Amino acid sequence: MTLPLIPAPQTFTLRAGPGEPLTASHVDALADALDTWAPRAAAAARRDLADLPRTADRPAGVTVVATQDPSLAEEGCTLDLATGAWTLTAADEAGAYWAVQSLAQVLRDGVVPDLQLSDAPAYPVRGMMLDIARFYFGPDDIRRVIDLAASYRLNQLHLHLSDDQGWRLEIPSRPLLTKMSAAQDVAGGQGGYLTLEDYEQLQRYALDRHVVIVPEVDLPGHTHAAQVAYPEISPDGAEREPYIGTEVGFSSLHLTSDDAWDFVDDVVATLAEHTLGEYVHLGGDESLTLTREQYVTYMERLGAVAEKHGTKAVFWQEAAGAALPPGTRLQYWTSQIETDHIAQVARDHDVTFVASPASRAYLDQKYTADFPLGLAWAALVDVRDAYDWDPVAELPGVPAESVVGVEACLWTETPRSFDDLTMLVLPRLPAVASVAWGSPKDYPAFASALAQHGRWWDADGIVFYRSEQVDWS
Ligand code: TNX
Repeated sequence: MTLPLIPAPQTFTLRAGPGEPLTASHVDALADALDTWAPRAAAAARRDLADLPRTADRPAGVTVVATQDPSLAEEGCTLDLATGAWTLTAADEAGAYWAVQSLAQVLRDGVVPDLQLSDAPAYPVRGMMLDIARFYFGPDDIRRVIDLAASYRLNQLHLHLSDDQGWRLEIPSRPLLTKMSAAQDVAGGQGGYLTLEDYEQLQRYALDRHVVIVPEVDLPGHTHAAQVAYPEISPDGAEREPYIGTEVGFSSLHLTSDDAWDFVDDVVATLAEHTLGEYVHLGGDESLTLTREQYVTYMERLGAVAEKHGTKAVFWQEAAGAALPPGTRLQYWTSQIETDHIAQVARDHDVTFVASPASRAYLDQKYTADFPLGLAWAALVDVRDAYDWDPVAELPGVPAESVVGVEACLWTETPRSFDDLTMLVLPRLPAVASVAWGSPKDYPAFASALAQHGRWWDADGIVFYRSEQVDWS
């Protein structure tokens, strides 16, 4: 018997047998038992378990005990679903929340299996990145992405909010950003932007699901849209037309002018003030017009700006080697640029790494050469490529203790709708989520669980890619 749970738990025992029907009493008793110490998990039980097929009978004698056990690993839990008597323990509220997400899968078909499991994530940072700069996905779509991410026990949504093609977050001190540079997308279609109120509501929605939002404003490159709005921040001060297209690496802010740094200060101040999480992402990728020395000088000053505003920063891997504030996080994404120094940086600097190797974790890459959506500059990434890898081995010489997480990235040069988004994300997001959780490697079991999820996606009207590496029948 297989367990259709993704990510797979660290250990479990599933006793064969028909299982008993899920009843309203189970769900009510679970939610009640969580109320006092894990209110968000209780809310999730009422929200995510209440619509599952279940009998209305309320047999006497269903008991659910749910308690906190701080001796468990962070975000960890144990579950025992014996007939009529459930026991849940969790290290903390997050552990209880993830236990409820696991239950939403295990109980999805309305049957309670005779199951015991013990679980905890390998990495504290388990993320998904969504690029809303190239193609704009608004708050409703972002909430659906948060739901999907949380259902696979991911706890971070990184929003890529600015790029050459568009600026997607209201910055009150810089009104022209959204007035002049938000109207279009990468293909000249309609754009959009998040107001600060949208942003705050999205963060609360996410936090209710134990997901923290990490906003990204990309600097000093990928800034054409900002330069359209404020030409004085450009190296040449010249006016620019909005950019439609998918080239990268051609734009940069002025490296030293007061105008350009006042702009950066305004933007970072707004991000720091309105972000509930500890980190803001300030980009730093593909500044291809700069020398290494210019780039490093810039990133050091940018790190100091983040520090001045009381926020920690994430940067793309290129920033490794610059003198950055302690606690800075670096996001590894490619082996196609110089990486020899990274191992040394991990040893000598107070920085941590998140693994997003494009050949594994970039959900914008094609599955197969003839797949209609996606790019292919890094690799073809089929579901097994996204599943079968180890974050530490993938990072060049970075010691395991410096690797704090894994993030799957969806860049949006090619998707044009929410269906396109899910087509790229499913089934690879569950695969990368399994790596982030550190599930024991078992591809046949994973593929068989995916087939079950495929049936649920079909039932929910969610489109996905039927990879040939999975038997969906
Ligand atoms: C590289 S990954 C980029 C993005 C593109 C992506 C497309 C990274 C840090 N920069 O600007 O959208 O490739 O795969």
